[in-house]
Amino acid sequence: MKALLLIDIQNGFCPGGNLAVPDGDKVVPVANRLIESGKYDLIVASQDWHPEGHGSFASSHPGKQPFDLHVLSGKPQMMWPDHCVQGTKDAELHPELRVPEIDLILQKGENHHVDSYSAFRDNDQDAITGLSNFFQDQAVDEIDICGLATDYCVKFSALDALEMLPGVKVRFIEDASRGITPEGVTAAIDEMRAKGIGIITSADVIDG
Ligand code: VGL
Ligand code: ZN
Repeated sequence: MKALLLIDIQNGFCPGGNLAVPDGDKVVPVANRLIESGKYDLIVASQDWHPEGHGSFASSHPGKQPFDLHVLSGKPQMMWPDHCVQGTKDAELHPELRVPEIDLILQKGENHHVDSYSAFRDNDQDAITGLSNFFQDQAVDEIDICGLATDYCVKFSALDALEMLPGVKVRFIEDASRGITPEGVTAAIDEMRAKGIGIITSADVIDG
């Protein structure tokens, strides 16, 4: 079974959103072509879904500014602007994304005390979301991952897919993803490639 995992293609990470990724909205038509390609047996989308006052928000830590490096529950934590608050427009999937064709929408980042970049588990690697069990139950042996943001949630999801699902082929779809900083994207791609994740484009899927 082949799965497509769409990470956090939400208003909050697109221009006009609270944690806008440059050109974040450009992934939407590419993701839609992948969804419609007929190449996937299973399509899953993750959604960053924070309670108000989440511990990753700079506004929850007096004196801290967005993009300061601080601490959350004793671990280093990037301070983010308030983003993807549950039930707000910022947290909705992008309105042009082909949501009806998505088989499962999985929400993450609900625990105040720990951030969750990966769609598979919290950053402290304690609590799992259940996605790895779901993929195992569905006998998934190939996972293509893309979305927002390459240097955070996409990278951590891809690395966890590799680690938590031994034997599963994991690929990152570059043109269906965007990152927060260019340096972060380059480092993330280098790290994914070094760990054995295939770096591909949507054309490799659609024409392949
Ligand atoms: C993300 C920072 C904070 C992401 C989510 O989706 O990459 N980044 N929350
Ligand atoms: Zn977040």
